[in-house]
Amino acid sequence: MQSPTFIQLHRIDDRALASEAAAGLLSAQAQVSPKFFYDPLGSRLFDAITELQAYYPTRTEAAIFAAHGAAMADAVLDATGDEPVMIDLGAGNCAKAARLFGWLAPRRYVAVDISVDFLRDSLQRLQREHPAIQMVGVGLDFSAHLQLPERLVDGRGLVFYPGSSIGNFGAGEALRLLRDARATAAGGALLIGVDLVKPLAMLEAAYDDELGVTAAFNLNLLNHLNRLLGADFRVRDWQHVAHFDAAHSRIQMHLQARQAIAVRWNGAQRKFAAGERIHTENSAKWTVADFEALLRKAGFGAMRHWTDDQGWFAVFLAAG
Ligand code: AVI
Repeated sequence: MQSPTFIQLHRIDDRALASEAAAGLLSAQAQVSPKFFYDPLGSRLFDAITELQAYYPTRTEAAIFAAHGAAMADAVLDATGDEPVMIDLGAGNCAKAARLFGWLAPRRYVAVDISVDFLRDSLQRLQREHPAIQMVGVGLDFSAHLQLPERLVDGRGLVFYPGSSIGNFGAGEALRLLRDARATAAGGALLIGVDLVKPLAMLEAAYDDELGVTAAFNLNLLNHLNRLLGADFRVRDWQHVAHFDAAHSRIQMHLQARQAIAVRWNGAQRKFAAGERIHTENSAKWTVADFEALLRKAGFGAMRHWTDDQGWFAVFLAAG
């Protein structure tokens, strides 16, 4: 039986991460990238979010794959040819991709995440279940630039990016990632999950749930910053805020100071007035037409999509 191989292309540099976080805290509108949510506790809190009744994206996307997986795979194979190389962005536990293996029969599965350490156990388990598929784990920060060694994508590939994480990028970064995904697929296809515009109350409940799990996920970022920067944030001084910004069609999450606060770290200080906010995340919501326009702008020529009965979420296949 073959074994998975692992390549760490991205050096995780805590000092660079600390300077990035500090620069964000010191900017006029304080902001911290959503990537800082995902320390070990933050990753577990995100998993809990995906099980909340109010958080519809995960189960809705899963239902779309369950209902249309076979049709999607036929359409993918039309674009890539048989036995494609499947490239899974932000693969984590690899579960979403593995559900498509039966239909797609990829010859190689390339799981990409920021650190190969997140991929080791899942790829070793998957390799035992699918001994014929060559498995490669790649540690890469594809949010900065997606480029894989050429030998990994020898032929037309399928880039797989479920979960609507594309919504957490700024508009320019999302376009750049789609362009990179098109180049990486090398004439193949992109299969991507996208959250759609829907009534305001439903959107806001998904990002401010009654159990407070999303609030804990947002506030936990302060604990992560305390460790990374040696800062003295007190979680109880801050409040989770989520609202839909209709002008940009996105949920915005913030942490709002409950009173005037001075936060200190490493010789630096940022004063916050009562009610002042740190911007922590955008989560864009598209119409089908708007996302198709973005795919076209990224260079894709052919596209189709599958959605659920309520039209809450869509999975797009883009090729060309
Ligand atoms: C990872 N990402 C797609 C989630 C989202 O819905 O934007 C992150 C999240 N933030 C709050 N709840 C979930």
